[in-house]
Amino acid sequence: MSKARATAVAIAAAVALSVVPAAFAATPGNSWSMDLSNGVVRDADGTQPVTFTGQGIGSVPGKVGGAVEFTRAPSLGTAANSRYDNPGTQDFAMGIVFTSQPIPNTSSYSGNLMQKGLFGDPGQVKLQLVSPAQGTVDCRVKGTTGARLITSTVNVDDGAWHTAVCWRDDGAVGVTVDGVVTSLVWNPGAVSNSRNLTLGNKTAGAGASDQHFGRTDFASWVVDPDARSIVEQQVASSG
Ligand SMILES: [Ca+2]
Repeated sequence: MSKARATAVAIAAAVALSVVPAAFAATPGNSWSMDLSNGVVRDADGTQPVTFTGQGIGSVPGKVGGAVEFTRAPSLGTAANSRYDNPGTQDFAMGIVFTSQPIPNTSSYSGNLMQKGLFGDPGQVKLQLVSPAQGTVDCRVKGTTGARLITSTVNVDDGAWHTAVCWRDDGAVGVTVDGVVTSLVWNPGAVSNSRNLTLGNKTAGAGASDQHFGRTDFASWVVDPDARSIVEQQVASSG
């Protein structure tokens, strides 16, 4: 091979190498399609499977592929905390595709769809079903400056598939349910904790008042400047 030819090949190889990583850049964060096998759901990243525990776990048809159904309390899924899961002051989004059985019409009920952190932790992001507004979703965001509940106006208490995304984006926090946005201009400060991610309930010892009775077809948790748009698109298409 001539020196010129070898140089051309080397340049072509270098260009190809520089292009490949961008073309195969992974979506930030992690997601779960909820196809249950032996009590475990695999994650898109391959590092954070969700293990389901409890007496009320079932594998059922989803909107896309399989879904996990919760029929008794306490039943939940747990993904081990990873170092990528804590937003701090970064933007984030938590999304889920779900159905609910009739939502108990009591003010003490808040069915935990998905969360990172518990109420008393220094930081928390939690999507839950709430009854006072006749079956909507709210998101609790807690950080170093305090905590807020953002409550959607969309009724999800009809047994059909719905989507919910809790997010922090551009100086606001919000919840997007079936594409309808409810938001609040507020800075939560840093949002972090050492908890695992959970689906369906908050802990293995929690009761029916915190149980999501219904199906989860898809879930996602992203920490990224584009997290909100990424997860809003995921739940709209990935169900
Ligand atoms: Ca699915």
